[in-house]
Amino acid sequence: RIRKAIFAGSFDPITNGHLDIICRASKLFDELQIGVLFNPNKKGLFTFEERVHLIESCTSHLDNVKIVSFDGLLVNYCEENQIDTLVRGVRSGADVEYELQMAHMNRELNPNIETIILPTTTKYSFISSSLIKEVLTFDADVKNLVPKVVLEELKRKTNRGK
Ligand code: COD
Repeated sequence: RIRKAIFAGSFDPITNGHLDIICRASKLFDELQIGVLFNPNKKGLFTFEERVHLIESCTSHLDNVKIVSFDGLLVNYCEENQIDTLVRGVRSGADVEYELQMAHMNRELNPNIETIILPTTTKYSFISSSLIKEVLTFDADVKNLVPKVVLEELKRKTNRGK
């Protein structure tokens, strides 16, 4: 049986922290899908097409990774597509709280789907898409925090940054 997992998120935009989890998780499964989904609690900068395109550009070297975008519940998509594992990343205790809540809710919705949580690589533990967007409004240099294509698109879209 092929082992399929999905790493879902808003990816607005993808950061070096997300990419690290993608590279590591891609080694654990036969197929890893990246799900670009809507989080109603977050305001978006990039469109879904742009987010997908940016992820494609920086994961093209990983041949078992596939990028998808859909509406609706994550667990329903998993059921329809024979995916039995949700991959998530955590940076801190605060993330653990949030991730556990989601994991419990997802298990309540579909007990056959397991959540696996990977701790971030230490040097990426402070990176978040939201903070990158915030510091960029003050023209900060974020080149160490995001892939090169993302940096270019962030600068173009916001007319900010170094
Ligand atoms: N290092 C390691 N991991 C990181 C880092 C980093 N620097 N930065 C982020 N991550 C991890 C996050 O902890 C998360 O696990 C993942 O990367 C994605 O992060 P985000 O912030 O892009 O994505 P979220 O948390 O906004 O994603 C939430 C979903 C879109 C997955 C959620 O809202 C969802 O499932 N929506 C679909 C509807 C649904 O099923 N809702 C019920 C959920 S219980």
